[in-house]
Formats: sequence, C-alpha cells, structure tokens
Amino acid sequence: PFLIRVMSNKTFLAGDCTTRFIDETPDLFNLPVRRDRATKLLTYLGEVAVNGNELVKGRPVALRREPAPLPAYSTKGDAPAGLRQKYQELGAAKFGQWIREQQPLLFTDTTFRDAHQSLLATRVRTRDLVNVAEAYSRLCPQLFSLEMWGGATFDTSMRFLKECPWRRLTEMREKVPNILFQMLLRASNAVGYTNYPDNVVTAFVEEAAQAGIDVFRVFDALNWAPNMQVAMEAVEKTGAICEASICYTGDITNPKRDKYSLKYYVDLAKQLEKMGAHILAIKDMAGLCKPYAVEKLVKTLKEEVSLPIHFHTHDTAGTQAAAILKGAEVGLDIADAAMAPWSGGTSQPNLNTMVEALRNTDRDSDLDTDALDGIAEYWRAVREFYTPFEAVVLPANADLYRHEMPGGQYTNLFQQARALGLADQWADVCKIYADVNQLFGDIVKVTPTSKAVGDMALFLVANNLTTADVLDPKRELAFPASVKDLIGGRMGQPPGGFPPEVQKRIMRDEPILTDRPGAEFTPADFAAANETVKKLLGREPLRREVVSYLLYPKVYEDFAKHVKKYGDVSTLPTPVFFYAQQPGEESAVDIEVGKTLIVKFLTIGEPHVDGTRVVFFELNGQPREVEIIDNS
Ligand code: 3PY
Ligand code: ZN
Repeated sequence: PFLIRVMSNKTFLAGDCTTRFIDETPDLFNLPVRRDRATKLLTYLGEVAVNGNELVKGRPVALRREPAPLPAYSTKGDAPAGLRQKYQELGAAKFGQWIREQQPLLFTDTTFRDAHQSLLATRVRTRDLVNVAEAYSRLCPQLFSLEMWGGATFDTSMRFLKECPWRRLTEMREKVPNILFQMLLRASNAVGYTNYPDNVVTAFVEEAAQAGIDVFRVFDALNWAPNMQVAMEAVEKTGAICEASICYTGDITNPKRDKYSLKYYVDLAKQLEKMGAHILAIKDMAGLCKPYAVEKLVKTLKEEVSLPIHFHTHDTAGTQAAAILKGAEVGLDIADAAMAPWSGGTSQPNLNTMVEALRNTDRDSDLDTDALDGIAEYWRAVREFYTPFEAVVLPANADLYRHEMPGGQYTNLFQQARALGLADQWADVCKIYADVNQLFGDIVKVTPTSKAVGDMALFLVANNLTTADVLDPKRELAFPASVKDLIGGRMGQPPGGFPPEVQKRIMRDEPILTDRPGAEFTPADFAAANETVKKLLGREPLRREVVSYLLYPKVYEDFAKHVKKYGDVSTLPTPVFFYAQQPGEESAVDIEVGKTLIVKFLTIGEPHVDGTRVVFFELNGQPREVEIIDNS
C-alpha cells in the first residue's frame, strides 16, 4: 500500500519530485497513524459509554447536546488590525506609553480564563474556547486583550480535561492574529502552587511567549517585589509586555486598616516601575477595592507612576461595575470584564453592559453592541455544557470585607466545606478564615497564599479549634502542608515577616526560609527531565513538554498516559467528552486540519463472562468495534 500511495501521489505523478519528496510528503505515512488515532478515540468513546466519565459522575447532568450558536461574521480578507499590531509596531515599552494616550476605556475579556476559573473551577474545554476565537478576531478588534491562559488553566487542563495547555494556546493564536493574548503568571510560583527553581520559571516564560502570549500579568502572592524579579526579567527579555501587579487587600478608605495603605501601594508601584514593568495592574482578586477606593488609588497612581493602569476585580460584592466607572472617571486605562453569561458574582463585572454604561461618554470603548451580544449568546449556550460544575454561589454579604477571600476561592472553599459536611458552618469558616489571616500577620491572600489560609480555616473548623488553640503549647497539631509551606517562608516573605510565635508553633524545629526561595533551590535538571519525558512519550519531547513535566510531574505523567491510551480527546465535542454519544448519534471529529472522522455510535453489546463488552461504531461509514472492560 505504501508504494501505491507513492505512485498515486499528485506530486509524484507530476514528476515534481526532489530527493526530499518523502520528507516533505508526510501524508504517505498518515494512514496507519490516522487509523491508530481513530482506534484510540473510539476506545475513549467506548470507555465513557460503558463506564462513564469520572469527572461528571454523581453531578447534575448537562442536557444540551447541540453545538453553541456562533454569531455571523465574514472571513473575507485579513482580520481587522487590532492592538496586537500596534504593539508589534511599537514594542512593549512604547506601546505602554501609547496606551496612556488613548481616550477610550480599553477592555480585557476574561471569559476564557478567570471567569470560568471563578465560577466553574476552570472546567471549560479548549474546543469551546477555540470555536469562538475567530468571531472575536473579526468582530471585536477594539478589545485590549483576551485573558485566556495561565492561573489554574494550566494544571486543570491536564489534570481534569486531559488536554494539552500549550495546544490550547497555539490553536487560539492561529485564530486570533490581532487581539493581544494575556496570561496570569504567579511570578515564582509560575502556574503552580509553590515556588519553583528560577530556571523553570524562566523556561516557562520563554515557551509561553513563543507559543503566543503577548501580555504577562505577573503577581506575587505576598506582594514581595524581590520574588517577582526573575519572572519579570524573563518576560522583558522575550520582548513581551510585562504587566506587573499590586495585589489589593485591606481597605485604603479605612484609616484603621493601615498596614495596606495608599502609601504602601504607591511605594510598591514605584518599585515595579523601576523593575521594568510596562503596565501596572491593580489586581483586586477578592473584589475589595470599593468604588471610592479605586477612585483614590487610580488617581494617585496616575500621578505617581508613568505606567498605564489596568484594573482587575471580582464582582463578589455586586458593587464592582461602579468601581470600574469610578476608575474610568480618573483616568483608568484598561479594565477587566467578562461576557454577560459568565459575569457577576465571583467572576468579573459584565462586559456587555459595562460597554453600554460608557456609551456616549468620553470613555466610550468603541466596542460594538451587537458583536458583543452575538458572542455573549454563544457563551450562554456553552455554559449549558458545564451544568455538572455549577456551584452554589453564596452572595457575599458585608463580611467579604472581613474575610477578604479571593473570588476563585470563595466558591471553591464552600464546595470543600460542603464535602467535609461543614456547609452549615460556612459562616464559621469565613470567620475563622479572617482570624487565620490575622494570626498569620494580615497577609495578601491570593493563590497560593489564599489556599494556605483556606486549608488552615477548614482544618480548624473541622477539628473544632480556634486560632488561640494554635498558640497553645500544650497542643500537638499536624498542620496542613500548604500552611507549613507558607509559614516556613517557601512562598516568600510578607511585609514585616510572619509573627515569630506563630512561626515557632507551626514549624517547630523545621527550617525556615527568609531568603528568596528561588535563590535556595537547586536548578532543575532539564536533561534528566528530558529523558524521563522521552520515555513517557516514546519520542523526543518538545521543551515545553519538559516544562509541563517539571511544573507538574505526576499530573503530566498521568496526562501523557491518557494521551497514549486515548489520543487527543480535546477534539471531541464537550457533551461527547463528558457523556459519550447517544445510540445513533453521529459526531464529526477533526483530528487535524482538514482531517475529519465521522463517528457514529451504534450500541453496547451484552457483557461477556470475562467482564468485557463490545461497543459498536461506524467510522466513516465502516463498521468498527472496541472491547471495553465493564467496571460500571
Ligand atoms: C490565580 O492565581 O489563578 C488567580 O486567579 C489569582 O487571583
Ligand atoms: Zn481574578
């Protein structure tokens, strides 16, 4: 068959063959590869049809099966020029200054990342993101950026969705040449929950920039600028836009909360400016920056630093559209918002209605009403695929300003509390969370420090303890690992350090870091990691695959095994990925550009004595079957 394929190849027949003909015509080898890929996907579909998908087991069922409707747009010619072209023309530093001169309030759409991270534990799949990407490129070129990567998307995509995060980025990039892509980078924690060696952070940034990230929002979970240096320098070296963050906590309108004062934020902003930031982010991860605080903060920062200001908030309190408007009045340059159906609550304020709130004012964004609403309609339908992950979101009352829980954590911690049978003690969990914050010296709470505070709060409530018990020398308590990581200095240093008596009680004789953790760690051995990943994949790995492994060894290993067994399941429609097909249902699966498999599920056979069942399909019209062990 190989020779027949050679002899029937158009290039070969045209006599247009160089000695590199075989190399340049990989299609010759594709039939067995494609057949193998098809078998793997059928095995996945058979597996889910027989045994179900663990991810959705026991959860409410999504009823929607039909694709989400896309708005109409023309694909003629190139996509209209956007801010990405401006950035490419000016370079990062000049582009930063250019932003400051713009009249419209610019918007970042967070729907692709923070919105679903905050509302649905980051479960949205690549396919649902990529499907709408071109519509954005054609219809919304006025957007500042799409926040579409980083944060929790990196590990959840591999851990739960069995997708390659890098592929998400490169596939999106192909569809959107004109809008900036933005990611959230946890500085020395990269996209993880603990500090990594410097060479891992640097390699990660290089790969992310190469794969398509334009804007890196860099933050440190304790606002410790020295711990941001490696990440910021790496970003600046790639030529990408370095958006350094001040994480907002406390309340600058309350003279009694003076640890995180206006002066504290201005000093931090100046440090970040000196370190080479191109944009300054106010990262209000818990939605604590009240409208009048934003007014004061933005106004002062605009006077004190010469960087454009980008405001990120969560609408947990329900007041944060007003916060954006107050910022816009005093020269805020860019604001984050999410598409209507994924906005509000612990997510960002509503992009569609924010744009209208500014319509016909001097900060009018110029974004198109119908274009945004058409895209919002797509997102409304997509949300229906994710019913199993819908959380009970408790509206925040005023105690938000006491516990200061980040939006993403608020929903998550409630689920954890519920799983431990503590749902009815939720108010206690919130109260103890605030007490733990004070015990730890009143710190910035954002991933990963917020996780440590949350773990400690649950630990105390579950064991009927108070923060006073932690300090009681008569008690022997086994604290959560994240708490030891934080209090032992492995996440860095908070302003003023941790209270020594707390450190002593929690760490006992264990070592405490006071230096930058990255300076203490042994650099990662890339050559050794390369060998390990090579064995896992059965081929020479890409550097970014080695980086994934170094960030998340176990998660990456499980993911690689999944791919080996089932292929790339990101190509499946979301209802099929979660629930398999219904009898008689036909699905078109694009396994590569221009190569589509038509898969029709027929039926599941009776169980055999050995516990297996045969699952019957039609693949491109031909009968195919796979044998699955019935564990259901
Ligand atoms: C993250 O680190 O993922 C966050 O969204 C923090 O706010
Ligand atoms: Zn956020």
